[in-house]
Amino acid sequence: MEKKIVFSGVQPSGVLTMGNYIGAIRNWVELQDEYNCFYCVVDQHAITVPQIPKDLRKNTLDVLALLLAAGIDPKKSALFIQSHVAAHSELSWVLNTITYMGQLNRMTQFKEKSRRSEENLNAGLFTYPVLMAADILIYNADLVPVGEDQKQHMELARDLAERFNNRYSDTFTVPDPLIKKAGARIMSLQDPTSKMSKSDKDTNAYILLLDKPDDIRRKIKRAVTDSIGVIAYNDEQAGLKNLLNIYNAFTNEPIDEIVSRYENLGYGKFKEDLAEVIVEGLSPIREKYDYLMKNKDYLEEVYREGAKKAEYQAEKMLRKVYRKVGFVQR
Ligand code: AQP
Repeated sequence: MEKKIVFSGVQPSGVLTMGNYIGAIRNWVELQDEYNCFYCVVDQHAITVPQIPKDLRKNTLDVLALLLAAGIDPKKSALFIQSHVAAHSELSWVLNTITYMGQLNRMTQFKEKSRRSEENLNAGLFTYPVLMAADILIYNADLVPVGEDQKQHMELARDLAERFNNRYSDTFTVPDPLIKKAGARIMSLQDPTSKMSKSDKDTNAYILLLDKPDDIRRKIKRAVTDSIGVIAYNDEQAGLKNLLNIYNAFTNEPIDEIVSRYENLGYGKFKEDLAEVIVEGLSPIREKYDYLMKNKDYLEEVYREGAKKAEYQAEKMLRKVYRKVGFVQR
């Protein structure tokens, strides 16, 4: 039986955070044996907010190396850079023509990001979810492992697949999001009501996969909690709840067991131990990343080969779409 297809992407808009890792990337790693996986560094998405070109180039390679370091195996999965496979943006144009403005107006990520960069309210930021739908549909992906923040964008991808299929004829697989409950939404360490985000202006709000152990310790020590002073897992103590989720994500120890172990030990001791859990959890990734960054030729080989594999599938699909919408064949 043919393996089902998985697609997912990550923006090189900075170094990956612990949120990206827990909510998405470590799930990508687990899926590689069972599925035919396409994993992509989505540089075209990243330019919807201002980027410094030389930083974007560096971040793209950094993210690629981090994905390899976290366990993505290029022998099993196609690992590539979005702008290397032109069919994504070509399909995106076609999908734009069946997307309703009203749907895009309702996207919370657009609302949030446009608030943050009012001076750069560009059309790309608005149509971002259409490009994301194209990324997914061009591979006929069955499953898309994402964090909870991407649920609304996934709904649009499903809608567009169905709308296209109804208007022309059965073409796209309607993809399902794969959102793991544990760690689906890691929150900012400074404001536990908003998600941990690599583009947050406050560097204390996130932990990056490449943060040094002492930075991790400092950031956890400063993480916002509350004045209740008792370790418990509830929405009222949102900061603490987030820290408990992170502890659980790295150790797999059930939350209630963590709570009962630290109940009488206080926030200080819990934070100290949590920092060590994170340092230990991230150190193999950091070491492998350092090694890979000394082997740039290997990185280049990986993204070239990945693009070839991806392009073969994507081109086939694009030709089918072009035929269905009535474009004359080349
Ligand atoms: N805080 C989070 N908790 C759980 N999952 C998360 N993801 C992102 N933040 C969290 C998941 O990571 C994958 C890649 O995300 P992305 O980098 O493509 O875009 P994003 O969701 O916009 O991530 P950031 O860090 O917030 O980036 P910026 O700051 O550039 O916008 C996705 O599957 C996402 O769900």
